Amino acid sequence: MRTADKVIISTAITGSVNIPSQSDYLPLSADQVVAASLEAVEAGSAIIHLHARHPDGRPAFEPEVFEQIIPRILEQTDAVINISTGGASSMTMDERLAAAVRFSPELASLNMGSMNFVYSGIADKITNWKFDWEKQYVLNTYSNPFVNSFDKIEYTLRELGEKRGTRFEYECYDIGHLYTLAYFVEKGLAKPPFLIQGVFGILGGIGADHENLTHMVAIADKLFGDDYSFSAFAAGRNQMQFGTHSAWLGGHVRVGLEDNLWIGKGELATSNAQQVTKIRAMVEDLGKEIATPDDARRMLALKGVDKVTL
Ligand code: KMH
Ligand code: ZN
Repeated sequence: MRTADKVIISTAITGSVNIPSQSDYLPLSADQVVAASLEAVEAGSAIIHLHARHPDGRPAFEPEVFEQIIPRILEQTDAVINISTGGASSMTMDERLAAAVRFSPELASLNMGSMNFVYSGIADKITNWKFDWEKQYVLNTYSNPFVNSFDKIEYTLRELGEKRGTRFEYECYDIGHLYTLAYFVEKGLAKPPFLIQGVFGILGGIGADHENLTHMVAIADKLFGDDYSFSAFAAGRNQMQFGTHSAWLGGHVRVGLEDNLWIGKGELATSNAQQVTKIRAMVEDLGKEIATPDDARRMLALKGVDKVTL
């Protein structure tokens, strides 16, 4: 692992997994996503991982929705924008790539394998549904896998990486996904330095056990040596511990309401910034410095915000 001289905090503002009925604090409208992103940057986040939603919370892929978000964040901050290409399981691949194709961002997520990605259990916990679409949406994940076949990964690397100079947050939900990345490195399509985002605790992926994080880093060291930076998070209540574990090993961290709605046991987070503030304190307690957006650009060899198409 390329040991971080400073720790990059990424914040995943809203995602497409959690639903409005779970928390009143989940940003939905463009205004809410912009405000949450600005607060997260102010609190110390260098990278903003972005999905968009329609005002009723349904995941949105339309570039017009992102147009109400990205320019406004970049007018007011120097944050690195990382556009999701995972989108939502309801989207086609072209829909998933549409916003990143439109903006040519410095960073985009890239999901490194097809998998079950199940969160139908959310339905068991909701008694008051806010919107009609939500229940069937989460139940569908019990029967529909999250498809990231090799042709889709290759297409993303070519469309965004080769053609637009976008670099990737390689989302690895299992050890096997590291070997998939190694395949694309061998093919010359994935270029170092890599940002490997270890994702733990998704039902269908590797569990939120700390031995898994240690093992993921050991295998990534074997496959990629110093050619990669590591970051990690766990979905749900283990989010902070996995970030801290990653930082302690020399990696980076990701927080945000996309992956975890909580700030403590039984206590909903009232904002993304609250989670940034919490992880920042934990990282600083480890004696580490927090990276600015320009530090992140340097460490991840990003092309620069001037090359984003606004
Ligand atoms: N919410 C994460 C577990 C993506 O945006 O590409 C999945 C994710 C995928 O972040
Ligand atoms: Zn995401």
